[in-house]
Amino acid sequence: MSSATMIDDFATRVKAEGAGLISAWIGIPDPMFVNHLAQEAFDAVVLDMQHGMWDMASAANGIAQGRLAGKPVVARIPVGAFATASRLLDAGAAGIIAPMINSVADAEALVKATKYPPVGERSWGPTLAMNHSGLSGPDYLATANEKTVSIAMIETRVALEAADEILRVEGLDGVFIGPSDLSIALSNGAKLAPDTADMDAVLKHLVARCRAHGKFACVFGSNGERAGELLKMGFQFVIAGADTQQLRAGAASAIAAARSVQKS
Ligand code: 3PY
Ligand code: MG
Repeated sequence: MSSATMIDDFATRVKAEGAGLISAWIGIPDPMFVNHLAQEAFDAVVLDMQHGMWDMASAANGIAQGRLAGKPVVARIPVGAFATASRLLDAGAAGIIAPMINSVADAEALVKATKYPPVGERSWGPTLAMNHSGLSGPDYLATANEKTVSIAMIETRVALEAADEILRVEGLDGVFIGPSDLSIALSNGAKLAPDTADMDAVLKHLVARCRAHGKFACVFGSNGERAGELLKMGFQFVIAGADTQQLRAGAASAIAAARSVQKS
C-alpha cells in the first residue's frame, strides 16, 4: 500500500471488521516524535492533547510529519474542546477522539464540529488538509465526512449506561474506550485497574454494542501484550502503550543490558 493510500484510506480501513490496527500514542509535544515513531510498523499515530502537551501549532506540525512518513494522524482533543476538533481536521488530522462523551448531547456536539452539512455544522477552512491531500475545495467538501472519523470516548459510568443512545448518534463513526477512567468510575474511585477480568467483560460488551450499531471500536492498551488481547476481543484500533512509557522502557532496557554485560 502506498503511503498516500495508507492515509487517505484510513477511514475505510478502521471501519472494517477485523481491521486490527495498532496506533502510536504521543503526548510529548514535538513533531519529531511523530517522525521517529512513524518509522515503526504503526498503522496510525494519535496525538494526545487531553493529557499530553500539544498545542495547536505543534499538533499541526505533528500531523504534517505523519503525512511525510505516510501515517494517518488522529488527535485526541481536551475535554469539550470541539472547536479545536474542527481546527485539527483543517490541519489534516484523519480523525478526532473526544474524551468524556457522556451523553447524546455531547456526541452531537462532536459531530456538529467535525462533519459538514447536512450531518453537522463544520465550518469551512481546511487549507492544510487540502494541501496535504491534494484535493480541490469541492472534492474535499464532497469526501471529508466519509474520509475523516469522529470518535467518542466512553469512559464513565453514565457513558456506559448511555452507550446505546450514544452509538445511535448519526455522524459518529466509532467509540474509543478509556479503560483507566472507566475502571476508576466503576469502582467509585477505589481502583485504577484497566487490565482486569472485570474490565474485560465490560470491553467485550461494548465491542458487541459497537457491532450492533455499525460503529467501530477502539481502545487504549497499556502495553503490547494488552494490545494483542484487545485485538483478539475484536477492537479495530488499539494503542500499545504511550510514548513516554516506550521511551523509558527502551532506556531502562539499554541500561540494564549495559550493567549486565559489565558484571559478566
Ligand atoms: C483512559 O484509559 O481513561 C484513557 O483515556 C486512555 O488514555
Ligand atoms: Mg481517559
